[in-house]
Parts: sequence; structure tokens; C-alpha cells
Amino acid sequence: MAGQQSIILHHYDRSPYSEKIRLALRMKNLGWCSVDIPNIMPKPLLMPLTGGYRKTPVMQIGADIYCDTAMILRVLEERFPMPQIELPGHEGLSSMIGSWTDGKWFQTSVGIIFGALGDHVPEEFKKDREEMSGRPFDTKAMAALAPMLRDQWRAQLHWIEERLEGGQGAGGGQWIIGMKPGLVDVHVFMNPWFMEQNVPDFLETCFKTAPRAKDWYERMKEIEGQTPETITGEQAIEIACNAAPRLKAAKTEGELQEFVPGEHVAVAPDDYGRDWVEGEIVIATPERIILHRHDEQAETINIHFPRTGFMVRRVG
Ligand SMILES: N[C@@H](CCC(=O)N[C@@H](CS)C(=O)NCC(=O)O)C(=O)O
Repeated sequence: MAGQQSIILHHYDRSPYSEKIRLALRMKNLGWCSVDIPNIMPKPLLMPLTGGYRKTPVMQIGADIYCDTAMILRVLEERFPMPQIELPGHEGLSSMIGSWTDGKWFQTSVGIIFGALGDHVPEEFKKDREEMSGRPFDTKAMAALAPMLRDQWRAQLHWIEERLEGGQGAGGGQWIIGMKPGLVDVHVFMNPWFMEQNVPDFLETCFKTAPRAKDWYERMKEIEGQTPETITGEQAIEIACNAAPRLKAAKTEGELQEFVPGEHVAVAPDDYGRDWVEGEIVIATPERIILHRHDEQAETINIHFPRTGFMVRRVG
């Protein structure tokens, strides 16, 4: 039964970023609740919780809302440390790898996938993505670039192949770094998974010259976890209403913009979907910022964002 301590993931099945979190939940064998959200705006049952942040996924525990996979993965590790997936000695590495998988590699995947889907991409989806990015979402232009993007995509897969081959000399070679699967593997998994969901033949072709990467990918897919409990967006809001945000002593740590606790600020992603979320600072450190908000439907909420990839500005 979903309750105030349950992990609630607001996501949709085909979302590659959400798959990172679902994979981490499987690796930690955690129980969780699933709220299916739309893949385009409007998202009327998500906005009361996030204060306007629209991207997928979002994690909720009671009245604490965690935005962006970087924040979600960090918090899963902090709140549910066993088994550890930020492997000892690899601290910081997964974020560096993640900035490549989420950046250049993901953009290459998007071009190939939507170029291949072409006319099957619904008009309202294209319109939504144009509004979200401020750029044309031109599947014909993507299709024209696809042959070159495919070369690029496979070249990046070959980094994985090289890594796995090199790791064998160190007695490993089963996982991207070290003797166990960890957060680095989670980040690397996302793009092959996204490709398999949409253009599986292309993934198979790439695996022909990257057999170690193929075996690694199959090993990752064998990791089993718990089946989530499905709940509705309304239930998730009710859980937030009945909970209070986790108590945290308000603090800011050497803020470069000299923010202080309680200050009214706005936070937005620095790439696409730049929707500003306003609130009062509870905590601001070099790696996270937590805003306190009151919403008519969700009531009192704390919203957590990572600092990398997010802009913060004073309001008023
Ligand atoms: N930096 C974000 C990126 C998330 C992202 O771009 N997610 C895609 C879906 S996989 C998205 O939000 N698309 C628009 C939407 O779902 O409304 C993260 O790591 O969570």
C-alpha cells in the first residue's frame, strides 16, 4: 500500500531517462509506486507537485519532490544505501559519464530515432517538443542526417567495447568499471535501451562489431527487481498533502550568488524545458538546491534540484 515513505516515480514506459531510475530501483531491489504521466504538456497532476518543472521522470517521497535523474539517483543512494551502486572509489565518475550519455550520445539517439519514426511521430508531440526546446522538431531533417548520426552513434558504442576489452586485463570486463554493476553502468545503459525500444535493427547491427557491449547489455537486462504498485496522480497528490517535507536545518554553503536560507529564488533547467520554479531556499550547496513551496492542491512541498544543469536566480 502506497504511503508517506513510498518511493513514487512519475514517468512513462518509453521514457529513456525514466529507465535509468527503473534500472537503479531494480539494482537496489526497492519496492516503488508508479504514476503514469503524459509525454507532452499539459501535465495537470504533476504541476502541483513540481511547481512547473515538466520533465520526466520526477520522484516523490511524501512531500519531497526530486527533479532530474542526477538528483534522483543521488537521493536513492543516500536514502537507500544498500546495496551501494555508487561504487567505492568511483565517486564523481558516474556524473561525468552521465554528462556524456545525457548530452552528446542522447542527442545522437534522438536524431536517429525520430528520423526513423518520421511521419509516425504525432503532430502534437512535435509541437510540444518545439515549444519545449524553442527549436524546430524536423523529422525530415533528422532523417537526412541519420546516416552520419548512425556512424556517430556506433563510434560511441565502441567506447563501451574498448572499455570492456580493457577491463578484462584488470580481471574485470563484465561491467563498465570494476567488478560489479554500478551507477556508471546505469548511465551507459540508457542510449542502447532507447535505441532497442525504437530502432532495434540498428542496435543489432552495431552490436555485430561490439560483441562485448552486446553481452554487457544483455547482462544488464537480466537484473530483476520488484514489480511496482500502480497509483494515480490524484493519489500521489493526496500522499503529498498528508505528508510533511523531511525536516532539514536550513543552510546555504558559500553561495557564489550569496543566497541565504529563506530567500525567494527561481530554478530552471539550463537546456530545454526552461520552466522556472519559484520557492524559498531551504538548502543550497554546490551539489543541490531545495526549495520550499506551498501549492493549493499539494500543500507544503520541498522540491530538490541538482546544481549542474540548473540555473538559479533571485526573484523580486
Ligand atoms: N536532465 C533531465 C532530462 C530528462 C528528459 O529530458 N526527459 C525527457 C523524457 S525521457 C523529457 O522530459 N521529455 C519531455 C517530457 O516528458 O515532457 C534528467 O536527467 O532527468
